[in-house]
Amino acid sequence: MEVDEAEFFNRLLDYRNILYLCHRNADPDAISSAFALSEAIGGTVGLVDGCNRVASVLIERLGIEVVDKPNPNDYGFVVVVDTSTKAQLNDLELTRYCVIDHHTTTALTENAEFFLHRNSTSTVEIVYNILKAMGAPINRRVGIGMLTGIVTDTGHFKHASADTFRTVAKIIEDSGVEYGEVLDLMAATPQDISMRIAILKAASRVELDRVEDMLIASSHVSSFGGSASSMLINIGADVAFVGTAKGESVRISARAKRDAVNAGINLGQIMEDISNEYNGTGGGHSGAAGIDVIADMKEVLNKCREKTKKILEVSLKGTSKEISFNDEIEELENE
Ligand SMILES: [Mn+2]
Repeated sequence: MEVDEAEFFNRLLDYRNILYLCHRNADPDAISSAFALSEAIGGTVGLVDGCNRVASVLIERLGIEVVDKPNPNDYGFVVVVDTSTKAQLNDLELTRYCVIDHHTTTALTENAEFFLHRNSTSTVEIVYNILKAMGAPINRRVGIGMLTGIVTDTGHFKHASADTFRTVAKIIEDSGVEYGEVLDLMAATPQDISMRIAILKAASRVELDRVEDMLIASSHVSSFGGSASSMLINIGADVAFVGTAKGESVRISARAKRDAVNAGINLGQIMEDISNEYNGTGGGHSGAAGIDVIADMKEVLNKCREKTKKILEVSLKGTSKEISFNDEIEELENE
């Protein structure tokens, strides 16, 4: 059953010993949403399976108490935060739970006791409106967490809407946090050496398709696929797919520039369609999405490329061709 902000917290008030559960490799949006709710309503912040780099800095700096890999049965009720698929919870079995989320795919809401879903750019923004509906204060710790969640989930405001900026302004006013503090916190986050290696490997292994002036980059790494995929966009790709094989299964992280989204690319939809072919899980946003399936990585990557090429060929009225890096080297050598 879908509820609104006021109904959401009214229902939570009926429960004791609440677990706010963040998806695996939790990001600042998930952690800060869970933390803000736990501060306002009471309860425990739980991580299904670890958290990312910026999130771990937040946990340390803000002194957020978290339980890693909690047993849901130890709690009276579970609030699943910023999560849309069961795979993101490592297929953890939940009996009584609700969902608060902003992703376009909503598979988890099916068996939830109730859920709150908004098409906001972050879950933090939904939580902010809950706190306002409750009349709860936004303290400095909660404010820093929320702002970090919004900045990271919007790709440093790249995907921000007018509503995003309105909420950011209100959080700054309510909490007394300065925006610069948030930037400092993120800048102070050290980049993991293995992440930097993975990103450089992804760049060196890239396969490139061109449709008119759009570039589709595909690559693979053994970890940090999400970061590698974002990096390929930052260095010139319009759409990027990065595969990570783990035993029998494969994960693809996909990112797209706004121009590619405007040209008809909806990665969430592409990922959902491909995952259905394999009985896997997939989805996300139009500009950022992922897939988890049991299949050959090369095959799934090719499906992503083919679907994307087809969409762009139609919308840009052009044909696609693969750009070979080896040819370029030979040409240069022959000159
Ligand atoms: Mn989020």
